[in-house]
Amino acid sequence: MKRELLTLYLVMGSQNCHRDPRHVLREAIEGGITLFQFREKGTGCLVDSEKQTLARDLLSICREHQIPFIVNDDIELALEIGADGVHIGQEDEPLDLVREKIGKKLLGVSAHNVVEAFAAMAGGADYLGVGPIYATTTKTDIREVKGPEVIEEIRKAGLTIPIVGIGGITAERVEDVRKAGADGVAVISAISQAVSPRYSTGKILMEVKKS
Ligand code: 3NM
Repeated sequence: MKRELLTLYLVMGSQNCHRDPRHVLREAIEGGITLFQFREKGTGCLVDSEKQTLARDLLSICREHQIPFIVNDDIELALEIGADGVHIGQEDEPLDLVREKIGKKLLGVSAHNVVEAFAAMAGGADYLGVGPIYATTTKTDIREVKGPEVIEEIRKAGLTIPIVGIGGITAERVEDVRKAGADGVAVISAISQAVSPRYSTGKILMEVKKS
């Protein structure tokens, strides 16, 4: 995959938004996100047909603007709606099985340390989400906060596949995450909960581009 796709990766589900997620996504696209992940998960999230309907709506918004659409965890949903890829965690299915199911679609994997990062690469991950870089309240079952240093360690160990940092990232923190060796940043609340998702996206994007 092109590293540039990870420049500014919005991860989001309805549970992360005060407003209609369709509206938030449109604004974020106007602000300049480069990739989108549908992550309908956690307290208050939609299930079954409501989840599916929202996924299809968000996918069509992404399609209108040529923003690739990744689905978190739900491989069946990704295949059913024709998403561009899936993102999975350490607790999900074995990577080779996932790869078999999704073929050439993008495969993102969450990694939290050097060992997990190399295992994900060996298993065929196209990119890694590394976190939590900073403290976050968006996800409750997170690992220990490690700071941007964890990305630096992974790079120093020789891993070259694309990496995006995730967890508590704001415009002010982008530079440190990039300096550590990330190709881009993944954010939820800094965009989904912003008063103006469009403005917030633009501000974060500017920081990634100049770093
Ligand atoms: N994954 P926010 S942290 C979805 O560490 C997710 O793998 C994480 O939300 C990980 O940008 C996280 O609002 C939440 O902090 C990111």
